[in-house]
Amino acid sequence: LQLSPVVESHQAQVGPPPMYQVVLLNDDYTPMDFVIMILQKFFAKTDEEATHIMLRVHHEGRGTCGVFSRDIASTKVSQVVRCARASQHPLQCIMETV
Ligand code: NFA
Repeated sequence: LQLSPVVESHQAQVGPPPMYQVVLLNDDYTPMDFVIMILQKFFAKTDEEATHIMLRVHHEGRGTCGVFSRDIASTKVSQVVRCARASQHPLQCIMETV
């Protein structure tokens, strides 16, 4: 039986791990107070910071909540979407490479 040769890289990973922005998207239905609560609960924002980010999303269509490793960013997105759906709000939250 002829097996394929296995080529191992000895420099598998160079440089820091990629980082991901977690981004909130605007919609016409999610209450402003709910978005502020999300930013405080899952991103540890102060009332003032949360209000600024919420208003940026409201006016510009999107806004960054924070920058995280892939695992942490993915968990934040899941938590936000689950919390929004539990309250029947259409709020969208995505992650993208910085
Ligand atoms: N645009 C929403 C409203 O007018 C508020 C909102 C802000 C929704 C940020 C989603 C994200 N109620």
